[in-house]
Amino acid sequence: MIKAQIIKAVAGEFQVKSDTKVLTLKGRKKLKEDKLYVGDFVEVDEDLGVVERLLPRRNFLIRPPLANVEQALIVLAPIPKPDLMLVDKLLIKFFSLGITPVIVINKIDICSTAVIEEITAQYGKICQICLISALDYNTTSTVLNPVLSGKFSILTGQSAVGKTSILNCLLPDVQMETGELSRIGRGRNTTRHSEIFVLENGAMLADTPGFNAFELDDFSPENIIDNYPEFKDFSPNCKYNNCNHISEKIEDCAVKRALAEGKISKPRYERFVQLFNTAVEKEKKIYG
Ligand SMILES: Nc1nc2c(ncn2[C@@H]2O[C@H](COP(=O)(O)OP(=O)(O)O)[C@@H](O)[C@H]2O)c(=O)[nH]1
Ligand SMILES: [Mg+2]
Ligand SMILES: [Zn+2]
Repeated sequence: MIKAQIIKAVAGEFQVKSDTKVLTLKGRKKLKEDKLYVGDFVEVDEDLGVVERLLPRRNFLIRPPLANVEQALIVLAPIPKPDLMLVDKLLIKFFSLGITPVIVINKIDICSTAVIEEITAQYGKICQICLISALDYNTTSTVLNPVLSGKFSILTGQSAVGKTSILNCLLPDVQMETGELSRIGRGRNTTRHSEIFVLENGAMLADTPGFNAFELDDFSPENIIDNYPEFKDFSPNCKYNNCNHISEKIEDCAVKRALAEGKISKPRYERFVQLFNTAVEKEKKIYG
């Protein structure tokens, strides 16, 4: 019995990767295909050619189904216009799952410095920011290979920012379908199935379909607060333990003081207030 990770699942067959090789296997009958996710660690019986057992998951995403993700590249571009509310929601989701986020600004060939500066001002203290153009193999591989090395990462973000183009750029042998920007500038969804690609340096990378809407359905107001890492530098100094950093007076809230002193990004704080209030409303509907 050896341990391996599922990198592709199609029609009841699994491609799994062990430390030394890639195998194509069937699932044991008792293991229904839909219970195994791409990214799952499994025990396999090489002689029988079957996946025997699912090993515990570190985390999982449902849309698309992916397990044991370590890092998420949140891709942004000058076109389509960055949706920073979506970025904030994704950051909350990934922080809560223990997935390291990295912001990748793509299409730097057509990106103004103002856009780069704005994104850096809002997110530079929260996560690593990489600048690339998927049209330029040298820049993309030089910048991203060290970031991706040794980890399982996913490409995520709005439609048409260039996620699939980045994958294709890093893996010239693989050419997945990319989408032209539609006339309304929202892009098409062209990525439909999950597959983990293994880069030359052993890094594992999966594309995901872009979304133009993503909701934090199962987050309580407290969960939202907990996933703002920049608050944690200050919140121990708030007067009340359960401070929500919104309704308390500035004298009593260290996060609000940090905001006033420019130590916390104002636009990001304003979106936090919106997300917090949405979660409060949702809770009221559920609990009355
Ligand atoms: N100018 C420019 N266009 C790019 C770049 N990367 C991707 N694109 C274009 O952006 C469009 C959307 O790309 P795609 O990879 O399908 O985006 P996805 O929806 O995020 O997967 C396509 O027309 C690509 O050719 C880039 O670095 N620079
Ligand atoms: Mg795509
Ligand atoms: Zn506070």
